[in-house]
Amino acid sequence: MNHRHLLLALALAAGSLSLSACRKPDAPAAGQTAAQAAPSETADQFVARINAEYKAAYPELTSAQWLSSTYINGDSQLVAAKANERSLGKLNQWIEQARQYEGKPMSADSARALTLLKLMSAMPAPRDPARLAELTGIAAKMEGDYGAGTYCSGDGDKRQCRQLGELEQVLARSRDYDQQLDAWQGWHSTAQPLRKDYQRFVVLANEGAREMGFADVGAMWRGGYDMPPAQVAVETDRLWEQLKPLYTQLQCYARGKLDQEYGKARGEVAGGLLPAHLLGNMWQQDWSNLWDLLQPYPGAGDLDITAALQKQYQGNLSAALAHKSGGNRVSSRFSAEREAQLHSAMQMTERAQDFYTSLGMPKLPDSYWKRSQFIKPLDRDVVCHASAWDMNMGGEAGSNNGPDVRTKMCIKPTEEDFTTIYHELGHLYYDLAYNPLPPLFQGGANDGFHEAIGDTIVLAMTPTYLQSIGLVSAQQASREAVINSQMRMALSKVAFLPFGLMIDRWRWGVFDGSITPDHYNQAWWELKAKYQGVAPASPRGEDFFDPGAKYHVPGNTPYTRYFLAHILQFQFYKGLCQAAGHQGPLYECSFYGNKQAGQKFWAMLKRGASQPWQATLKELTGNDTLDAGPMLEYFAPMADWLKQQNQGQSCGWTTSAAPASPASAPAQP
Ligand code: X8Z
Ligand code: ZN
Repeated sequence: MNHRHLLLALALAAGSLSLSACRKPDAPAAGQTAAQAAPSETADQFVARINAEYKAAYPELTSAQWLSSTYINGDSQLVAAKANERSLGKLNQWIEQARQYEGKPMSADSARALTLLKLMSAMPAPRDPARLAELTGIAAKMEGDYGAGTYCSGDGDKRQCRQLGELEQVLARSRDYDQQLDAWQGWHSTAQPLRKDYQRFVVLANEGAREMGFADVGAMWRGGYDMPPAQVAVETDRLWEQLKPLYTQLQCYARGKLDQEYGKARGEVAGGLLPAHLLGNMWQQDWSNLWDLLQPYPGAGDLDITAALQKQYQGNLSAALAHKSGGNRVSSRFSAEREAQLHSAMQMTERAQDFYTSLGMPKLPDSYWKRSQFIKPLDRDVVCHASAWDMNMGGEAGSNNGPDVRTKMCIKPTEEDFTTIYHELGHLYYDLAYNPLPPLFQGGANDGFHEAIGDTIVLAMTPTYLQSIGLVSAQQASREAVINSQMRMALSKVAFLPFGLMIDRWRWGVFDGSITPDHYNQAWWELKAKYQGVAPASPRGEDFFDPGAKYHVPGNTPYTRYFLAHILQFQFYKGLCQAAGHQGPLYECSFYGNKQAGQKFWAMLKRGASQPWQATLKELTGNDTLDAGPMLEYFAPMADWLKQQNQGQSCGWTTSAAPASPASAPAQP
């Protein structure tokens, strides 16, 4: 989870759903105010009270959740489940009480706050206490099981047990087909036991959604975008249609390179699909690790950031070793390694902070550096999936109890982790900027905004910036260098798009019942084929549960936010580049150190969820609609180059599973 709010995985943003339309009237619980009774406080007073209660209850919940994510065991799971149970029960009460104010006079802010209240939890909870307890128990268990996932293989001396981080490294670095397949299959086998829990989770959360007046959980998630929920599918389809030709070209280019490396028989799957275990990433959502295979012009502009970070780590290790003398050589080597890992991780984080402060934003509070988890502890299981936490909504103004923000990562000296730190700090700076707002407005303009902040900074990490911080050598000013740099971004930003879409296409189907448990895996791979042009190397029947091998499924984090973020970040980037007075092609812009851009960014962050996102977007970009234009503008050189490279190829792919779908039609280069 990225941005924790009341453990309620906030899908904070106003929707236009009204509770009244399709909810079944319930008998008010004993001791509760009946919906018909005259309210004893005005709507505005009611909202003020919930805001206060929400903020007061918040730290207990985030602490429980932090413990259970950084110290996985049965006790922490129980404490987190119970804390979540209490807070979801409270939320249900507030939502119930809020019904009294429907149609009553209130300020526009209060009306918006009450709309946000209904969308606050990504996990709507059933009212029945036993079922609520069951749901929070399952949620805590799934997250814990995912974090503790371990694949053991081999016998005797060869037996080894590996967790996600190590298995990911095999996909990233090894080019041995069988080793990669083993790592990919091994990780996916750890998700098999989650299937039963997930199935039950869907039933219980749907029950909660229906009691709140939504058709199902997916419909509730789609309600968070200040537009009619049905429009969310239409809008995301529209954007994808605009970007699909670019993705299809990239998929085609990657296929050619995989064929060269592994031979056509292994480099692709029938129909022109890419084998899932060969893309350098467990979920095929980011192809940056294939840089060695896909780099357009080796030698033209060195962009090997991982190598530079590893060198930095080696330097830290030598320094740490130099300080250790005497004693046991093995144990002092071990402790020097841990020291160097932590040092490197904090150095990388300081570097990311420096970008934000260069824009005029404040330094992170001291407590951030003390309380965050930077590297993977060795003595226990933790959820390594990177996340950013606002523990106390800014704390008490004017007291010693200031903002408590943290990140939780298992940082390694790689480019991927380096950019993920920038991503996570984006969440924290958003939190810090909107902390003065009433708690119900402390969220992203929509959840895609929250995900896009740090990524906007990542776009500004141009070769010139990377050179200025000593991570790459002097850059050539050549067309080849431009194409290399574009490819580096495309492998993470363009490759991601169809993945960003397919996860929730799957979950929307699961929640609305069109994908039934006996087709969970089949539907998953149909969507992966349709959108990503990716397939497993061998059939994956219903004894597997491959969706459970992706954090956000057991973690129940909605995923459309990342698709939207991948569009929005280019819109934000362009807006900030304009504020910085950038001239020249968009992809050359870095607003590092530019205070005008910083002010404009901060002004947007400060708005939080206090107004519809369209208004916030307009303030920053002059446009109030989602627009793929800036992303296409950014990648214009890459689009031309890919077309040339792919000339003579028949690009696109066919899927036997979904022959009639538009994505299955071969696209022309
Ligand atoms: O989950 C994340 C962040 C935390 S919000 C590390 N991301 C998505 C993912 O890893 O699947 C960032 C990009 C997409
Ligand atoms: Zn995030």
